[in-house]
Amino acid sequence: MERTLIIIKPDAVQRGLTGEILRRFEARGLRIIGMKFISVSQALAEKHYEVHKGKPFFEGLVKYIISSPVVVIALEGTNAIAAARKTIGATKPQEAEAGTIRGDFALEIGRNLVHGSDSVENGKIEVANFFTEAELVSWPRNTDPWIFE
Ligand code: DAT
Ligand code: MG
Repeated sequence: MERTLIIIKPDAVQRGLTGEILRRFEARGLRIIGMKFISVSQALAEKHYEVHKGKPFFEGLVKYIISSPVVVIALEGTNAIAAARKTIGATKPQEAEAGTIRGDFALEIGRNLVHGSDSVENGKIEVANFFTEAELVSWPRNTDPWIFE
Protein backbone atom coordinates (compact mmCIF):
# COMPACT_ATOMS: atom_id res chain seq x y z
CA MET A 1 0.00 0.00 0.00
CA GLU A 2 1.52 3.35 -1.04
CA ARG A 3 1.86 6.25 1.38
CA THR A 4 1.77 9.93 0.51
CA LEU A 5 2.35 13.06 2.55
CA ILE A 6 -0.21 15.81 2.05
CA ILE A 7 0.37 19.30 3.40
CA ILE A 8 -2.56 21.70 3.50
CA LYS A 9 -0.37 24.77 3.14
CA PRO A 10 -0.66 28.10 5.04
CA ASP A 11 -2.75 29.83 2.35
CA ALA A 12 -5.32 27.01 2.35
CA VAL A 13 -5.59 27.02 6.16
CA GLN A 14 -5.89 30.83 6.26
CA ARG A 15 -8.53 30.78 3.52
CA GLY A 16 -10.65 28.22 5.38
CA LEU A 17 -10.13 25.53 2.74
CA THR A 18 -8.85 22.83 5.13
CA GLY A 19 -12.14 20.93 5.22
CA GLU A 20 -12.77 21.23 1.48
CA ILE A 21 -9.30 19.90 0.65
CA LEU A 22 -9.43 17.06 3.18
CA ARG A 23 -12.92 16.14 1.91
CA ARG A 24 -11.58 15.57 -1.59
CA PHE A 25 -8.90 13.12 -0.48
CA GLU A 26 -11.37 11.29 1.78
CA ALA A 27 -13.95 11.11 -0.99
CA ARG A 28 -11.28 9.77 -3.36
CA GLY A 29 -10.98 6.76 -1.05
CA LEU A 30 -7.55 7.37 0.43
CA ARG A 31 -7.24 6.18 4.03
CA ILE A 32 -6.00 8.62 6.66
CA ILE A 33 -3.23 7.15 8.81
CA GLY A 34 -1.94 10.36 10.39
CA MET A 35 -3.04 13.96 10.73
CA LYS A 36 -1.93 16.99 12.74
CA PHE A 37 -2.04 20.79 12.86
CA ILE A 38 1.46 22.20 13.21
CA SER A 39 3.78 25.12 12.60
CA VAL A 40 6.61 23.87 10.39
CA SER A 41 10.08 24.77 11.70
CA GLN A 42 12.70 26.35 9.44
CA ALA A 43 14.80 23.15 9.72
CA LEU A 44 11.93 20.84 8.77
CA ALA A 45 10.92 23.14 5.89
CA GLU A 46 14.48 23.11 4.51
CA LYS A 47 14.61 19.32 4.81
CA HIS A 48 11.23 18.89 3.12
CA TYR A 49 12.23 21.13 0.20
CA GLU A 50 15.86 19.92 0.06
CA VAL A 51 15.60 18.95 -3.64
CA HIS A 52 14.82 22.59 -4.49
CA LYS A 53 17.83 23.98 -2.60
CA GLY A 54 19.80 26.34 -4.85
CA LYS A 55 16.81 27.19 -7.04
CA PRO A 56 15.77 30.86 -7.15
CA PHE A 57 12.41 30.18 -5.49
CA PHE A 58 13.81 28.08 -2.61
CA GLU A 59 13.91 30.82 0.02
CA GLY A 60 10.41 32.04 -0.83
CA LEU A 61 9.13 28.47 -0.70
CA VAL A 62 10.55 27.91 2.80
CA LYS A 63 9.26 31.29 3.98
CA TYR A 64 5.78 30.45 2.67
CA ILE A 65 5.52 27.02 4.33
CA ILE A 66 6.65 28.35 7.75
CA SER A 67 4.58 31.56 7.52
CA SER A 68 1.47 30.20 9.23
CA PRO A 69 0.19 26.80 10.50
CA VAL A 70 -0.43 23.86 8.20
CA VAL A 71 -2.29 20.57 8.38
CA VAL A 72 -0.14 17.55 7.57
CA ILE A 73 -1.82 14.32 6.60
CA ALA A 74 -0.42 10.88 5.86
CA LEU A 75 -2.60 8.93 3.45
CA GLU A 76 -2.48 5.33 2.38
CA GLY A 77 -4.03 3.64 -0.63
CA THR A 78 -3.49 1.76 -3.86
CA ASN A 79 -1.75 4.22 -6.21
CA ALA A 80 -1.95 6.84 -3.45
CA ILE A 81 0.86 8.95 -4.94
CA ALA A 82 -0.58 9.34 -8.44
CA ALA A 83 -4.17 9.53 -7.21
CA ALA A 84 -3.41 12.34 -4.76
CA ARG A 85 -1.41 14.30 -7.35
CA LYS A 86 -4.27 14.05 -9.85
CA THR A 87 -6.66 15.32 -7.20
CA ILE A 88 -4.23 18.19 -6.43
CA GLY A 89 -3.63 19.24 -10.06
CA ALA A 90 -0.64 20.73 -11.89
CA THR A 91 2.03 22.68 -9.96
CA LYS A 92 1.18 25.88 -11.85
CA PRO A 93 -2.45 26.61 -11.02
CA GLN A 94 -3.04 28.20 -14.46
CA GLU A 95 -2.24 24.80 -15.94
CA ALA A 96 -4.31 22.83 -13.42
CA GLU A 97 -7.52 21.33 -14.77
CA ALA A 98 -10.84 22.51 -13.40
CA GLY A 99 -12.01 19.91 -10.92
CA THR A 100 -8.59 19.65 -9.27
CA ILE A 101 -7.86 21.47 -6.00
CA ARG A 102 -5.44 23.91 -7.64
CA GLY A 103 -7.63 24.28 -10.72
CA ASP A 104 -10.63 25.16 -8.59
CA PHE A 105 -9.08 27.31 -5.84
CA ALA A 106 -5.63 28.66 -6.83
CA LEU A 107 -4.15 31.17 -9.27
CA GLU A 108 -0.41 31.38 -8.56
CA ILE A 109 2.43 28.87 -8.19
CA GLY A 110 3.62 30.36 -4.91
CA ARG A 111 0.11 30.02 -3.41
CA ASN A 112 -0.82 26.59 -4.70
CA LEU A 113 -2.52 25.41 -1.50
CA VAL A 114 -1.38 21.84 -1.14
CA HIS A 115 1.60 19.50 -1.29
CA GLY A 116 1.56 15.84 -2.30
CA SER A 117 4.53 13.48 -2.52
CA ASP A 118 5.76 12.79 -6.07
CA SER A 119 7.08 9.21 -5.88
CA VAL A 120 6.66 6.07 -3.79
CA GLU A 121 10.15 6.56 -2.34
CA ASN A 122 9.54 10.24 -1.49
CA GLY A 123 6.16 9.35 0.02
CA LYS A 124 7.91 7.10 2.55
CA ILE A 125 10.64 9.66 3.27
CA GLU A 126 8.26 12.62 3.63
CA VAL A 127 5.79 10.78 5.88
CA ALA A 128 8.74 9.83 8.11
CA ASN A 129 9.97 13.45 8.11
CA PHE A 130 6.66 14.70 9.52
CA PHE A 131 5.38 11.79 11.61
CA THR A 132 6.92 9.44 14.16
CA GLU A 133 5.87 5.78 13.88
CA ALA A 134 3.81 6.26 17.07
CA GLU A 135 1.80 9.03 15.41
CA LEU A 136 0.75 6.80 12.52
CA VAL A 137 -2.30 4.60 12.92
CA SER A 138 -2.56 1.33 11.05
CA TRP A 139 -6.26 0.47 10.95
CA PRO A 140 -8.65 -1.63 8.93
CA ARG A 141 -11.31 0.74 7.63
CA ASN A 142 -14.73 -0.85 7.29
CA THR A 143 -15.13 0.56 3.78
CA ASP A 144 -11.74 -0.76 2.56
CA PRO A 145 -13.25 -3.74 0.66
CA TRP A 146 -15.55 -1.30 -1.18
CA ILE A 147 -12.62 0.89 -2.25
CA PHE A 148 -9.62 -1.47 -2.56
CA GLU A 149 -10.30 -4.51 -4.74
P1 DAT B 1 4.63 20.22 -6.62
O1 DAT B 1 4.25 21.04 -5.42
O2 DAT B 1 3.52 20.22 -7.64
O3 DAT B 1 5.11 18.84 -6.27
P2 DAT B 1 7.42 20.88 -7.13
O4 DAT B 1 7.77 19.76 -6.22
O5 DAT B 1 8.04 20.90 -8.49
O6 DAT B 1 5.83 20.99 -7.33
O7 DAT B 1 7.79 22.24 -6.42
C1 DAT B 1 7.49 22.45 -5.05
C2 DAT B 1 6.89 23.81 -4.88
O8 DAT B 1 7.85 24.80 -5.26
C3 DAT B 1 5.69 24.07 -5.77
O9 DAT B 1 4.48 23.65 -5.17
C4 DAT B 1 5.73 25.56 -5.92
C5 DAT B 1 7.21 25.88 -5.89
N1 DAT B 1 7.78 26.02 -7.24
C6 DAT B 1 8.11 25.02 -8.08
N2 DAT B 1 8.61 25.50 -9.23
C7 DAT B 1 8.58 26.85 -9.11
C8 DAT B 1 8.95 27.94 -9.95
N3 DAT B 1 9.45 27.73 -11.15
N4 DAT B 1 8.76 29.20 -9.47
C9 DAT B 1 8.25 29.42 -8.25
N5 DAT B 1 7.89 28.44 -7.40
C10 DAT B 1 8.04 27.18 -7.82
MG1 MG C 1 6.83 18.23 -5.29
